[in-house]
Amino acid sequence: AAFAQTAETGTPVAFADLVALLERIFLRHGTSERVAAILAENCASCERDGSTSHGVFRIPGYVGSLKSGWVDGRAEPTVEEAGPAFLRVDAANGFTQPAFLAARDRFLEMVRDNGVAVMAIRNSHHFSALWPDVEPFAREGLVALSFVNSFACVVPPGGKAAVYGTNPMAFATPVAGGDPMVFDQAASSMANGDVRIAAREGHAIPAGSGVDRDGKPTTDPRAVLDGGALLPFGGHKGGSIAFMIEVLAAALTGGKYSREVDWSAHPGAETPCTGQLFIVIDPERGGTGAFADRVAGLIGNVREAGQDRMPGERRYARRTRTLRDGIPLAPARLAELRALAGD
Ligand code: NDP
Ligand code: PYC
Repeated sequence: AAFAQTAETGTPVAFADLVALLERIFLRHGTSERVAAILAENCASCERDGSTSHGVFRIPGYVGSLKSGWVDGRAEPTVEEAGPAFLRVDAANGFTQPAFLAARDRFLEMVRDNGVAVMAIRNSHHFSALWPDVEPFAREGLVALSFVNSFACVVPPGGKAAVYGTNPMAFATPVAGGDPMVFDQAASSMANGDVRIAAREGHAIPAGSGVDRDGKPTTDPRAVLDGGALLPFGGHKGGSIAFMIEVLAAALTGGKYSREVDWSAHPGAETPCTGQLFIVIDPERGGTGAFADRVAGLIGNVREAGQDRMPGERRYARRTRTLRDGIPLAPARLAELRALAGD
C-alpha cells in the first residue's frame, strides 16, 4: 500500500476530465455507454482518492480483458428475488459494478423494509477497490459489508500452492458529525496491484509478504508474480478471513472460487471473474436511537488512546485536495491513457 499512496507529483487532471478520458477508453474497447460511464467514474474515483493500486494503473488490464473477449463489456445483468431480503444477481460475465447498480435500488428497499438485506452477485468481474461500493451506503445511514474473491495468488498458511485470491473485504458505518468510517483491505499481506506497482517501479516488497516459486520467502515482487505467491495477512488469522471470503463471495453466490478462474484461453485478460456479496444493515433497527453517536464516541476513544489515523481519513483528505488541485498523473501514464482513448 505504501507504494500505491505516494504518487503526488505529475500533471494535474480535473476529476471530470479524467472520468471523460476513461469513458472514451472503455467505449473504444467495446463496452456499452452505461458500463463505460460506471467504470470510468469508479476508476477515476480510486485515482482521486489515492487508491492507486486500483486507479488508472488498472486501465490496461481492463482493456486486456475486453480485447481478449474474457469479459463482456455489454453484458445485461439479471436480478432475481430469492426472498424478501435476498437478491441474486447474475452479472452475465460482465463487470460487477454495473450489475450491482442495476440491483441497488431494489436492494435499498429491501434493507429499509427488513432492516437487513443480502445481495449475492455471481459471474462478475471486479477489478477495483471496494470502498466505492460501500461508502455511499454509510452516507445513507446504513452499515455495509462487502466481500470479493479474485484469482489464486495467495497460499494458505504453511501451504505450497496458491488457493485464495487477495480477497478484499470492506466495512462502512455512519459516524455522527463526520464522514463514514470505511475500511477496505485485502486478506493478503498486500494487494496484487501493489506487488505489480513495486515490480514496475523496482522496489522490494516488505519481508514476510510473499514467497517465490519454490515457496521460499522473498522480497522480490517479480519472484512473487513469476510463479510465487503472497501470504495472508496475520498468518492463520488472515488465512481464515481469506477462506471465509471464498465461501461468501463464491460458494454462496454461485461464483467461481479464485482457484477456478481460468483465463488461459484469453491472453491479456486480467479481470478475475468470480463473485461479490453485500450485507447491508439499517442500524436504527438496533433500537438505540443513537447509533451514529455511539460510533463517533468509539472513534473518540480510539483517538484518545493514541491512534492518529482512522481508515478512510487519508482518502477523504486526498479527495479534498485532488478535487481542488487536480489529480496528479505521471506524463507517461497520461500519454498512455490518451493513446488508449485514440486521442
Ligand atoms: P491498505 O493496506 O492500503 O489499506 C487497508 C485499509 O486500512 C484502508 O481502509 C486504509 O485506509 C486503512 N489504513 C491503511 N493504513 C492505515 C494506518 N496506518 N492507520 C489506519 N488505517 C490505515 O489496503 P490493501 O492494500 O489491503 O488493499 C488496497 C485496495 O485493493 C483495497 O481498496 C481493496 O479493495 C483493493 N483490492 C481489490 C481486489 C479485488 O479483487 N477487486 C483484491 C485485493 C485488493 P485509507 O484507504 O484511508 O488509506
Ligand atoms: O490488487 O489484489 C489485487 C487485485 C486482484 C484483483 C483485482 N485487484
